[in-house]
Amino acid sequence: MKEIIKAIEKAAKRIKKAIEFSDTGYSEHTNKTGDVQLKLDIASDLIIEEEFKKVASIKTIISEEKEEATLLHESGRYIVGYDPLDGSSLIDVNLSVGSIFGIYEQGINGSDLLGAIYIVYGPRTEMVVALEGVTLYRLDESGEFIKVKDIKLNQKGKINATGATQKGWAAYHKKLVDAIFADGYRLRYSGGMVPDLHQILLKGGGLFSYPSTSDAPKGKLRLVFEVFPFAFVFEKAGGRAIDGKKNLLSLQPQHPHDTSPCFFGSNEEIGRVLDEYARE
Ligand code: AHM
Ligand code: MG
Repeated sequence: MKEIIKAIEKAAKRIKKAIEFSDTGYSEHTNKTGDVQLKLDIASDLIIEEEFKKVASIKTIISEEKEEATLLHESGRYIVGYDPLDGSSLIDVNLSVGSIFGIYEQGINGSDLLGAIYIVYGPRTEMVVALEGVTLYRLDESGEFIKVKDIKLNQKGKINATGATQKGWAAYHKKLVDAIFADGYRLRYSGGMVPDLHQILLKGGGLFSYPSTSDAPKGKLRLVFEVFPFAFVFEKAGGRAIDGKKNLLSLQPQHPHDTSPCFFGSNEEIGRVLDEYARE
């Protein structure tokens, strides 16, 4: 596990440089989800693969940018699922983006996850590692990730991060969101899952929702690369992560690119989601 984290640190430093100085235009390729890939999506994917190839304990890698899993080391133990550059469409407006990693063993169900790591490329570059607990690291002047603090969510927060187009929301979802705002919560939503969830984690709590919509009943965010890793982080930080009814980490994808509606937050807000969704 340690060498995987080291490889992620190396990849993160290279991706940070690529974001700052290389071409931010579109490529001529489309990924599995149908998104036209940015040159930076492809470059980040290549950087991570290069670093992971050097780690003998990694058996297989599965990237959001690739259709199929890639076998790296037959005798390896871990499967790493990752989104190399989440929120990359925000780069042209210079907002924060991230890389997300889930470290699995045996399979790619939520229950196979052993650890989750994400990087935020913002005004500063930060790394959050969730194993038994959740720890925040920051890249310092010497080029090393230094521990800043452990992250623990409060029982209740103040942020309401509401994803997906309102036009496609179910009436019960709108009712839930309106009720939370009516209680004084503030809207915070950049459209980048990494910075949006990072904000909730560091400001003590709140709710991030990406529900089922009329045009995408299974939501948008991918289980293996995005949803499971963040569900793991939130649970280890003392919060919860659900699909509206069930814990996200109890889900079993049929395909590595499967998506799910998802809600991440502190206990009180997740309790409100469960109450409202039980009545739907
Ligand atoms: P991406 O992996 O193609 O970058 O898309 C994922 C992003 C998440 O970072 C974010 O939470 C979500 O898409 C935002 O979607 P929307 O604009 O529909 O709210
Ligand atoms: Mg993504």
